[in-house]
Amino acid sequence: MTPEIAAPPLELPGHAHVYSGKVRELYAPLEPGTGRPREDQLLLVASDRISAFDHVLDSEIPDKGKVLTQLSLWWFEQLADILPNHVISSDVPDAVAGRAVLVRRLDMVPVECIGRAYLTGSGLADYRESGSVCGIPLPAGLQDGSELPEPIFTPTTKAPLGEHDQPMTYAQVEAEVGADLAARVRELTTRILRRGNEVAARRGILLADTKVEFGLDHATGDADGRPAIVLADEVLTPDSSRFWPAAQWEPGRAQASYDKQFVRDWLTSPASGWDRSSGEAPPPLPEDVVAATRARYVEAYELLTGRTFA
Ligand code: Q0Z
Repeated sequence: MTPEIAAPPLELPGHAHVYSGKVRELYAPLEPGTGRPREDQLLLVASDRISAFDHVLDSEIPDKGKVLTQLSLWWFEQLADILPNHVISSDVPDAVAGRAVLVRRLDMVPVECIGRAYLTGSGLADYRESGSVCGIPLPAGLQDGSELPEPIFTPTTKAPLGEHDQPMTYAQVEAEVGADLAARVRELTTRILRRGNEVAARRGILLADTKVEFGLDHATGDADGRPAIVLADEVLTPDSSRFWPAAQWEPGRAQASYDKQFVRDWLTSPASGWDRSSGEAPPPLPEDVVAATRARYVEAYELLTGRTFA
C-alpha cells in the first residue's frame, strides 16, 4: 500500500500530541505548574476520518468521531460489571467536545485481543487453510459468515502503524505475558463479545468479531495481589468490530457491513474509477455516499443505545 501522508494533528492548547493512529489521536495533558506532559493520563481523540480497503480516505464522515466516542462510553457502562475501564472524564476541550475522553494511562497488554463469534476475514482464511483459527480447531463445513459454536479468542501481535498484525497462538500469548494474564484476557475478551452480542441481537445487529485492548493498573491490585485488568481504548465500535445487520445475515457470502457498505460499494463500482489493486489512493466520496454513511453510524448508535444522537 502507498503510505498516504497523514494530516498534521490538531493543536490542542494545554496538551502535547503523543501519537497519531489511522483515524484517532493521542495527547497528554500538560501539568499546569511545570508545563510537562502528565504521565498518568491521556486524551483519546476520535476524528471523522474513515478507512476502507486499508486506505484512510480523503473524505471525512461528519460526526463519526462523536458517534463512536459516545457509543464506546455507552458500552463501558454496559460492561462495568465485567471489568473496570480507563475513563476518567468526558469533560474535554471544546475543540474536541463529544469526541474525546480523558483516560488513565495504563501499562498496556502487548497483544491485540480479538474475539470472534462469526467466521470471516482473516479467521476464515486461516480456517480454509488449516481447519482451525489461531490453533483453535473448528467444526468442518463452516462458511463465510457462519456463527461459531462459541466465541473464540484469536489474538494478534501489535504491529507498527501501516503494518499488518500477525496471528498468534495462545501458547505465544502465554510466552509473551505469562499464563495467568493470558487466561484472564482470553476469558475477558470472549465475555465482552458475548455480552455485546446479547445486547446487540435485541436491536438487529450482530457483532461478528471485535478487538479489545487491556491495560494493567499496578496501583489497584485484586484480592490475590495481581494488578487489576482495565478495559482501555475504544470498545465495540464499528471501527473495532464488524457490525452486521442481522436481517441480511446469510452465511456463504460476504456479509453487508453495517457502517461501510455504501463506501465499499461505491469505491468498487465503475462510478469511482478506482482500481483497488493499483495502490493509488481512493478518490473522494460523493456527498450522497458520505450522507448515507453518516446515517448508518447514527443509526447503529441510536438502535443500540436507545438514545437520540443530538
Ligand atoms: C491506546 C490509540 C491513537 C487512540 C496507547 N489508557 C491507555 N493507556 C496507555 N496507552 C493507551 C491507552 Cl488507551 C493507548 N492506544 C491506541 C492510538 C489514538 C488510541 F492514536 N495506544
